[in-house]
Amino acid sequence: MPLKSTAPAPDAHRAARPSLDVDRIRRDFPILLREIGGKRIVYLDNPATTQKPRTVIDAIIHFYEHYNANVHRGAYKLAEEATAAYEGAREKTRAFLNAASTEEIIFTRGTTESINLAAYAWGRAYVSAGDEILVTEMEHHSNLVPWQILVKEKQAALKYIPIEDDGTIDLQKAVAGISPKTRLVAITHVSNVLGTVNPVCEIAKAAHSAGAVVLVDGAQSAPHMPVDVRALDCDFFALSGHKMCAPTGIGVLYVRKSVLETMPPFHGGGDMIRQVYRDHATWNDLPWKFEAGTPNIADAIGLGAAIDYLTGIGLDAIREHEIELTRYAIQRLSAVPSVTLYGPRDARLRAGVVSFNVGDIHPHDLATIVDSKLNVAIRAGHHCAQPLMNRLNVPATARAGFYLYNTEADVDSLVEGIVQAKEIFKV
Ligand code: 7TS
Repeated sequence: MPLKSTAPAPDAHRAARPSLDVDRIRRDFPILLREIGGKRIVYLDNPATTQKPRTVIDAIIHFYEHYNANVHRGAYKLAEEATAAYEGAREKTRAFLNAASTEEIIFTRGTTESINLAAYAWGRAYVSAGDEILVTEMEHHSNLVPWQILVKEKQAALKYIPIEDDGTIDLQKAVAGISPKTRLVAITHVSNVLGTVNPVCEIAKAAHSAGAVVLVDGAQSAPHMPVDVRALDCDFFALSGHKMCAPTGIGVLYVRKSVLETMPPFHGGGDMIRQVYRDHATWNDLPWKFEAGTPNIADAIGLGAAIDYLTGIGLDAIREHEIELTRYAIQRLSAVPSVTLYGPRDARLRAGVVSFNVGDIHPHDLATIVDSKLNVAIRAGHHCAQPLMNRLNVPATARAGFYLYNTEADVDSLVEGIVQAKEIFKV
């Protein structure tokens, strides 16, 4: 599976052609102006969380300073404005994902809560003894543990689509894993470790013809490429706002209406009811049936501002920029002796996530050194994907992940930091 370090690729010296005006974009992000110890910050931990543009920060401040009120209940102007902005963010999210209706867009705290919602509300109603749930070996724990809990409770089984040595999924093996017992295929769109972009559309087709439903973990795709849930033909799609320039604490679960209509509620409480009697209750319309309690109004509005920002730049352009940066990073890193890269070699088969190891330097040491020397922020560890680490036969990796504000100079700083770490550890 590892891509052993090799000679520079033939086009290693060809300059990448950035398709974005990155200098202008960088000025939109106040934190990127910050220096530590007189040096700029090289932020490459984007798969963990992204930085926030001024427009998103301002949208949140504006809400609290001008129209803070609870939603869906006020008979006064502030509450009407808050409700309009909150529901406006839902419409922006619908358009962003090309969902058919805002009824299909549920606000959650993030991808983890979105997947748990699906596992509790849909899973407990529709999975029973002997059924199978199919995942891949590259899932984040958030798309594994909720299913492990469910299958244990229901005496069902969790099955794995294997991954190939190049970090991809073999479509034939994926399809072969789908059986008449399969109730759900839960698959990540983009691996947060390997960067692999999975063929979710083709897998969804096979799953549907076997009568199974499909959940796509979009935490690492929605921020970085155009997503169309109708073209993907998935039944569930989960994302986290904080990985796409929005604040923490806001996420989305898209659910196809025909599936959502059959689901019992997740949480009980305020806002999700129509009528409450002494011994039972009836449920609100979609999507509010799945949003119990006062929602995260400010951060949903922040998500709407982030969607405006990203669509203003263009998800196609962001995707192209990241492919160029990934290609450049793979070229530069594979030219450094002792660097092992993981994941597909072809930048077009992956998103802007590059995991690697350097000789026997522990990834945590590497991350500490590149930070202390050059303010390069990368993540080290198992990346909440321990079954994948076992498949790769490593305890941990270092990981750099790119976004619209990253540049080739950021990749150069990372490589320079790695070279310095190698000198320290004599690797
Ligand atoms: N799914 C994938 C593919 C992810 O990458 C993550 C977070 C999650 C789900 C969970 O998202 P959350 O917003 O609910 O926490 N991934 C990472 C990461 O790679 N480093 O930190 C968090």
